[in-house]
Amino acid sequence: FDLTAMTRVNRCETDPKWEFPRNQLSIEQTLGEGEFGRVLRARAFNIGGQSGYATVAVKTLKNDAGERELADLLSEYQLLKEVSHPNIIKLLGASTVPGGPVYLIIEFAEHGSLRNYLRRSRHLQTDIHITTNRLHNITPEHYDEPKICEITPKEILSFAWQIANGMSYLSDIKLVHRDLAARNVLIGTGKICKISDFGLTRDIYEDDAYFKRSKGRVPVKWMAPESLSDHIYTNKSDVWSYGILIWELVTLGASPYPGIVVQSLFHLLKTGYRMERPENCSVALYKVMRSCWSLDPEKRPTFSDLSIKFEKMLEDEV
Ligand code: ACK
Repeated sequence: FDLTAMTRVNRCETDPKWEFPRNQLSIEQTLGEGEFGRVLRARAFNIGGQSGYATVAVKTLKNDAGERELADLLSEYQLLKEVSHPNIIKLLGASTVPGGPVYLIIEFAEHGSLRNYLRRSRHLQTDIHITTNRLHNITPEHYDEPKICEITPKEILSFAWQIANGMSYLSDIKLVHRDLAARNVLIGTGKICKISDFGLTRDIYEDDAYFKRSKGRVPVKWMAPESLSDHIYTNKSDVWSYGILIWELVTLGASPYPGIVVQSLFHLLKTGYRMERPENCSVALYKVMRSCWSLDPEKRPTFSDLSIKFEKMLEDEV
């Protein structure tokens, strides 16, 4: 009998403070799938101090996930227990009973990922499909009408500011995210940005903090040169990724370095190549992006600098 990774949970992972009874959770549909992970939409009864039913998101693993993915999910669980910030996705509970699948129960972000939100705002043909999928089975009382709205420059700045605030908090508590990208930011009610996907996050005081995994997919186009060459991950390498995220914001979810193969990226960056200023991007905003892409990590701004910068830019925006 071959136990899948999903069932190989050590008893010590079960934390009574967070454990949520499975019979109070009813899975409704799949929101998205990765190679080894899956995000489900569910209804939870009396979760996180709320009475009655609430719509939640459940992170779990697919059957073919291995030890590595299980370790990432459990490490995400441990980290989410420790964090509390309006711009970081909130953990509501978990189900880690040995013998069953691991479920992380997190708050449901009604607008989905920032990347898809940005792309939907371009009125792409595929919007109809995405929107219908997300809304299937959701009753009006707990879901806003599907709005494919245009994004204003002010909203872009507000998203950048909110993400800088969440990242500044992570820096304060000595955490390095390592996978900051628009696909890993969720948009909740009131268009509040919620940084998510903490599977790769590490405490910078941990020994292996500076070394990337030997296997698995690496987000090369979001990675700082020092992460690519020496596997160094710090808050400053998160700032580099944040610069790419701003580029994603301004281009409404385009894929970075179009036409450039990942194999040639490191050499290009080392020799000074950077993405050019996108159309509709102000010189001031491009300057911020470029400062995040300084070869020398020390020359990059901190998230606290970035938060102040965007707060000022928001004030100037009419
Ligand atoms: O843009 P989306 O519909 O929003 O596609 C992705 C998909 O799952 C895979 O990550 C959605 N998703 C992930 N976490 C949540 C969450 N907490 N609330 C709502 N949707 C989520 C995401």
